[in-house]
Amino acid sequence: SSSEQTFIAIKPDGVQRGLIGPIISRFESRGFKLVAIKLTVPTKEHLEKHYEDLSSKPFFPGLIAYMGSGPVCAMVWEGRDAVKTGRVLLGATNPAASAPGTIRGDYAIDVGRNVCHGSDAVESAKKEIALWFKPEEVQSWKAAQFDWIYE
Ligand code: YYY
Ligand code: MG
Repeated sequence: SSSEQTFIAIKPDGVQRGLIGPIISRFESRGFKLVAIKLTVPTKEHLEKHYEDLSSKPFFPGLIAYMGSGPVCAMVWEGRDAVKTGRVLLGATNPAASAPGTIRGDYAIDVGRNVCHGSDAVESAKKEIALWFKPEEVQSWKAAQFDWIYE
C-alpha cells in the first residue's frame, strides 16, 4: 500500500558532511512523503536497542560509538514499498559494493562510515519507528502531489 513506512537515519558522518539535504532530496524527488524528522544524539542504550540483532558482531562496539558521536537525522518516510525501495536508494551495506546512483555508492567509501541507515523489513521498520519516535511525532498528511505519483 502507499502508506508503508520506513525508518531512515542520516548517521553522524552524513550530518557532518552536509549530506542531510542531498539525502532528503533523493527520497522527496522519488515521490516518498516525509512524515517524521528530528535531529538527535542517541544514547548508548538507545543504539544498543536499535542494533540489538548485531550485538555479537565484532564491529558492534565501534558501531555504537560512531552512531552516538554526534547528531543523527532520524526520519520516517512513507509510500508504496517504502522499506524495499528505501534500501535500493541506500545501496549495499558496504559502499564498495554500492552502485553509483545510490546514496552509499555516491557518498561513501568505508562500511563503518556509510552515511545512512534504512530499515531492512516492514517488521523491523515498525520496531525502529516506535523506538525513535513517539506516535504523535509521526504526521499524517496528504501530499498535494499524491495523485500525480500514484495511478
Ligand atoms: O542494514 P545495513 O545498515 O545495510 O547493514 P547491517 O548489516 O544492519 O549493519 C549495520 C551497520 O553496521 C552497517 O550499516 C555498517 C556497520 N557494519 C560494519 O561496520 N561492518 C560490517 N562488516 C557490517 C556492518
Ligand atoms: Mg540493518
